[in-house]
This record gives sequence, structure tokens and C-alpha cells, in this order.
Amino acid sequence: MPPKKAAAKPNVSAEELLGHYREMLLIRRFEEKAGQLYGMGLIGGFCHLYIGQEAVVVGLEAAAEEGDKRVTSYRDHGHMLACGMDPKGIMAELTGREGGFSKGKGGSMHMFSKEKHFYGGHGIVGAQVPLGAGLAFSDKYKGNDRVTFTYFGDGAANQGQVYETYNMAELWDLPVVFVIENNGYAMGTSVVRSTKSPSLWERGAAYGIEGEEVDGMDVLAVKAAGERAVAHCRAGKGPYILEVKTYRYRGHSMSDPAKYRTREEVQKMRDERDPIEQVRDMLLTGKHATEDDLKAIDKEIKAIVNDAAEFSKESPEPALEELWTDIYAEVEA
Ligand SMILES: Cc1ncc(C[n+]2csc(CCOP(=O)(O)OP(=O)(O)O)c2C)c(N)n1
Ligand SMILES: [Mg+2]
Repeated sequence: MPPKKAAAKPNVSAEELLGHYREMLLIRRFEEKAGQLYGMGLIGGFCHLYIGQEAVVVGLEAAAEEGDKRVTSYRDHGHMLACGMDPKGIMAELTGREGGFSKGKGGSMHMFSKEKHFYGGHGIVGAQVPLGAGLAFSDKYKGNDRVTFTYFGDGAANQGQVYETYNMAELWDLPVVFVIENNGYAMGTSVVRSTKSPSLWERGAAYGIEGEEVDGMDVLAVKAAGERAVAHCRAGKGPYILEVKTYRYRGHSMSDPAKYRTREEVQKMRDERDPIEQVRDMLLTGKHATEDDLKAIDKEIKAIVNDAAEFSKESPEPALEELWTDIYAEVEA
């Protein structure tokens, strides 16, 4: 007789799973709302949504400690929410208002929070990679125990500056986790059309950098890999690469002809691999939560996102004189 199949019981606490569920749902609902506000003409300029990729930042933030840093590209709303930045300040930045994290002058791609150690938000593909190594260099120089998460895409992974950075980061044993968010596409170019080698993380070997591939639709797998990466860095062994296989459901930005992939491909991913649904299933089958518990969380998240949207409409636009402020910063000697 075949052994009885055990009920899905992940080796994590109910509290932890519920936390992941809540955080991923916050990102999803926030992004859906941002899409709506964009459609209503309340958000101008570029806007790149993170829907589908939620497990990446939520899993890695679960492996981070207070004081660790993060820097990423223009697809940055999820990273900001996951590191605890106020949804109101993020949404108000999207609508270009005074209450935004960059006082309405940065927009979707250019937000920062010193308090949460979030260093942007960068529109130039790959430019955040050397910046991330620089942040890690400062921590190494100061002799503290901090780690910097430097996120970039599969497209950015073909940039020369990434490999210059790998070389220096390994040479100087910098505490930086390079996170390649491989969502399969760089705008309309699939990774198989742009890249001959099937594995992006293995390129680190040429520089002596260790790493691994991770299932980016599974928040627990991401967290476990994040913990290995962070332990490596904190032990003074230098950088580590995580190639996180993920998928974006929406277009590259708000204007995307979507001719480079089929609807069926997107739908299949949503139906079979959705990171939020996976945790929802674990919560229900493991009897960690009831349908009603999850409904209550949905309601709570909806209220947070609606408040953020209200704030982003009510906060005033920056005064004209603000054009001349925040251009230079005073630096401590
Ligand atoms: C240096 C530079 N080249 C080109 C662009 C235009 N561009 C913006 S996003 C993008 C694709 C990047 O794809 P990827 O790194 O996979 O990140 P994803 O958008 O999938 O998160 C390109 C080519 C840019 N912003 N900067
Ligand atoms: Mg990509």
C-alpha cells in the first residue's frame, strides 16, 4: 500500500505565513490601485508595476535585519512596501504630491528613505548595481555587520557595469547580495532571445562569486535562500548572487503592446504558480487560518490601500519654489 500523503504542513509558524500573506497582498493591492490611478490620469510619467513578483521582496526582507540596505531599479514599489515605507508616502509620490517620499519631485522611479535604508528607485538600467556595491563598501569600511541587497533584472544582467561591480565586490569581499530578478523579459525581449547562457547567476563563478537559482514564486524558498546569502555576507565571505526566477503579470510599464508573449502564458503562470495563492493554500490546508481570517486580512489591506489613494489625491502639489530645493545636499565631513 502506498504511504498516505501527508497534509501540506510547512515548517513555518502560522504567524510567519500570515505575515508573508499580508505583505504580498499589500503589494498586489497597492499595485492594482496604482494601475487604476494611472488610468484615471492621476499618475504621470513612467510607472512599472510589480504584480506577480511579490514573493521576491517579501521573502528577502524576511531574511534581512534592521540596518540592512536595499537598492533597486524603477520597478520599485514592492521593495519600498516590503521594507516598511508608508504606503501613503509612496502613493503620494506616484501622484506627484507634497506628501510623497521625494516631496512629489521624484515620481514612481525615484524614491528614497534613509530611515528604512532604501536607496532608490533608479531609472537607468543597471546603474543601481555599482551603487549597491558602494553602499556595501561603506558598511565594510565602517566595520559594521550590515548587508546590502542590490536588485536588478535579467536585462540589466547583460550590462558591463554589473561585471565590473562583481569584480570589485569579490576582490574586496563586500557584503552585498546581488539579486537578479529574472522575470523572463526585458521590456519586450525574452531572456532566451537576449542571452545564450541559460543561467545568469553562474556568471559569478568567473569572478569567484558563489550563488544559486531560486524559485521566486515560492516565498519560503526565497526566504531560505536569502538567509544563506545573508549568512555568507555577514561571515565576511564577500558577495553572493541569487538568481530569482519570477514573472511579471502586467506589461513592462503602463504602455506595453504585449505582443511578445501570449495571454495563455500569463494565465498559466497566474493559475499554477501565483505566490499569494500558494501561501493561501498552505494557510488553509495547514489549518493555520480560515476563509474568514483571510477575508478579514483582505479587508484590512484594502483599507490601507484606499487610505493611501485618498492621501495621494488630497496632498497638495508641490509649490513652484520647490523647483529650487533639494538639488544639493550638505554632506557631513
Ligand atoms: C541604460 C538604459 N538602457 C535602456 C533603458 C530602457 N529600458 C528601461 S527598462 C528596460 C528593460 C530592463 O529589463 P530588466 O532588467 O529585465 O528589468 P525588468 O523591467 O524586467 O524589471 C530597458 C531596456 C534604460 N532605462 N536604461
Ligand atoms: Mg526582466
